[in-house]
Amino acid sequence: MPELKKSICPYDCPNACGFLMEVENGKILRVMPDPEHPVSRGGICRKTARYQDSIHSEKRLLTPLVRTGPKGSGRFEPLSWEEAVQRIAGRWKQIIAESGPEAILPWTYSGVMSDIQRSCGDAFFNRMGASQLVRTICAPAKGAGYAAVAGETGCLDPRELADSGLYLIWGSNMAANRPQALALLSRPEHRHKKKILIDTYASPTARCCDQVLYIKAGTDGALALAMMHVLQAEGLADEAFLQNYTEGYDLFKETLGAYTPAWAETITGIPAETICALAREYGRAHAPAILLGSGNSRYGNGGMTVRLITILSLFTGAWQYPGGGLCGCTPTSTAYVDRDRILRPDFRREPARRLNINQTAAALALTGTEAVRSLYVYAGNPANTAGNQEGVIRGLQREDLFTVVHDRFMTETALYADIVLPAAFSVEQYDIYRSYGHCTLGTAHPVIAAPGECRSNWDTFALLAEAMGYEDAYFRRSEKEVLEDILEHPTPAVAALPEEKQRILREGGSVSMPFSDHLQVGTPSGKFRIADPSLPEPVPCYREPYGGELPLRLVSSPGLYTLNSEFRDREELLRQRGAQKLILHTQDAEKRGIRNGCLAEAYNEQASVVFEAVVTDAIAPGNVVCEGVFRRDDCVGGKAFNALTSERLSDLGEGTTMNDNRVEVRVYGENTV
Ligand SMILES: Nc1nc2c(c(=O)[nH]1)N[C@H]1C(S)=C(S)[C@@H](COP(=O)(O)OP(=O)(O)OC[C@H]3O[C@@H](n4cnc5c(=O)[nH]c(N)nc54)[C@H](O)[C@@H]3O)O[C@H]1N2
Ligand SMILES: Nc1nc2c(c(=O)[nH]1)N[C@H]1C(S)=C(S)[C@@H](COP(=O)(O)OP(=O)(O)OC[C@H]3O[C@@H](n4cnc5c(=O)[nH]c(N)nc54)[C@H](O)[C@@H]3O)O[C@H]1N2
Ligand SMILES: [Mo]
Repeated sequence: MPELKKSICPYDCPNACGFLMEVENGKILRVMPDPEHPVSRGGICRKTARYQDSIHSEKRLLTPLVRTGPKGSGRFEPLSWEEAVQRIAGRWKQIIAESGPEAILPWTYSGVMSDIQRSCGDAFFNRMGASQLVRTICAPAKGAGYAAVAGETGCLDPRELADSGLYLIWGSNMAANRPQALALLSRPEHRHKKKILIDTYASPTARCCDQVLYIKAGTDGALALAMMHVLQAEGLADEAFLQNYTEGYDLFKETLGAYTPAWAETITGIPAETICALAREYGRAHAPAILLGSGNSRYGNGGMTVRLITILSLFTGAWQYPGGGLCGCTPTSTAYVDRDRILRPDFRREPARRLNINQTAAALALTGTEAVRSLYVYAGNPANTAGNQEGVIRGLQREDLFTVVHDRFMTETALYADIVLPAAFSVEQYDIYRSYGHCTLGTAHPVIAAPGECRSNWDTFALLAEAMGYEDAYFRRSEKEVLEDILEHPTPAVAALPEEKQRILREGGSVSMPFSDHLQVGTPSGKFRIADPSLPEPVPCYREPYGGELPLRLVSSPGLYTLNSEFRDREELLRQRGAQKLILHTQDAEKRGIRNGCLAEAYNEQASVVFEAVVTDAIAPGNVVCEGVFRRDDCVGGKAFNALTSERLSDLGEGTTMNDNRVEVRVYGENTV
């Protein structure tokens, strides 16, 4: 008889879903939604519905490997862990002696979103004194833009959307990353509430919406300003709320006169009448909710855009009512886990050199005393996910760069490694997970043993610490002991949970935590900051994205069948998703002689990348969109989307500007697929 065991989804998604797994003889036979999980009881996504196929995939790495051919050739042979760890530690000791520990750069992002396995490397590299990777590849401009206004105030948990009166889905492909919340909005009892999507194109989420507004990429700040212009002019702003709960409103109000809908039309491409109608509908709705994605923050003006949208969410006083306000930023600032017990900032003796993840290519191109001499990649795939891809690959090709990759699969980054270490899957390790989109917390115990010689991040760093001679007790604990230690030292929020929830956390499972009080404003003054004198631009205004000379705005959207560069081990998902495609407007296609289904080449000053063209009217003219992240060797011409993206940073948060790149497009080769 199969046993039923619980686990938690480790992937970079706002949901941290709970799984119930059927297990027999060390094999996972079936993955179902955990009926007790507060978010996923209603279902899990198409990728994890057959998570067992990834876990038991024949493509998994099972032993450490050492490179035997040129970098990138994929020629490796097995070696023992002992030998691998000795070689790594030996090389590192030599580099540290010659160039200091900052010549070593760890690179990690979102392979596993937990607190133990994701964060343990920080302690190790703090102890070493290595360079510090500034991990701002996802949506830091969104976080910084929101915090500029709201500080640490918790925004809406998606479950609170049941009480909203109108849904403004703003640059969020919820069908990909919030399927349960989208299902909630589509329930019969919420069908009468209007759902409006503001996006660069008709994403898969558009099917669930009553209206779609196509906006020129990177111009959302102008739309938000014009909406506030109308709300103010027509008496739909909640003056009493703004006076009581915000600071700087009067300064900002004076500037609004200039931001007319006609002005915004020229910038956003959305007709002035449509903007007026949208503002009125939003202003008259009871408890409207803005569901904000991260797409529109990945621009040179991304922080400002999010500041403006956050202010718009306050403008009608919506935050006072259940379901009203903003969803999609941090739903709580309450600490569920004492993370410093894992991160160990105290291990670092001096402030480290900081190298930005979005400028990986530039970091790997440093020379002389500044050169990065060793790169240790774990739970990340820079060859695929970082900007200026060709630059990153050039860095990875350096013969003098000693590269170690710890992963579950032979990723494109691993192809350039000197040593590859096989990683465990989430179901093979202990961990604790805080969702970043909901107020939930969960713990997971191993469901099965790791196959072959796969090891968790924790166990790998423990081995490396021993070989490096780090004698701290921290590195000698097992990951089970670390989890126990966290639960034995609960934060006040966890200590306040009823015994039943504490039991679930001890045994493995997820619990819901209280929603935030949204009017408990988490700024020093206790008021939302509409204007903030400490910022370079105290009064929010419209700023252009970086843009460039070329005519088309290139945007990336999360794909339904993959998650960043993950799930490419699954043939059925790859088949459903097909080739790397570029969605473009009929008008733009006709001008260039591009037909639906033909190969088109997008190019800019950095590179030229081949896509299969999807010609449609369901996109703003001037925008071109690609869904998902593709492996270079799956692309015609061997180049993928990120060859076209730059290393520039956003205005706030030192974040990615992945969507802020211009291209021109032409027919490729013979014009056939
Ligand atoms: N299935 C699936 N799920 C995922 C992921 C995945 O790759 N696949 N990725 C995971 C990760 S790491 C993250 S960060 C999240 C991704 O989540 P986010 O990046 O927050 O993605 P979305 O919220 O879907 O927002 C992307 C949408 O923003 C739109 N957009 C881009 N620029 C603009 C703009 O200027 N204005 C407007 N209005 N819209 C714009 C895009 O067209 C797209 O529809 O999802 C996570 N979940
Ligand atoms: N063109 C384009 N580029 C993008 C995006 C996009 O939408 N389009 N999205 C951006 C965003 S939002 C993000 S967050 C980043 C993500 O950037 P990355 O974190 O680099 O991307 P992933 O594809 O999630 O790669 C994670 C890797 O970790 C491995 N892994 C998983 N679990 C473990 C583990 O427990 N231990 C170890 N050692 N390895 C593990 C996986 O096998 C996988 O290879 O990419 C960014 N880049
Ligand atoms: Mo992300």
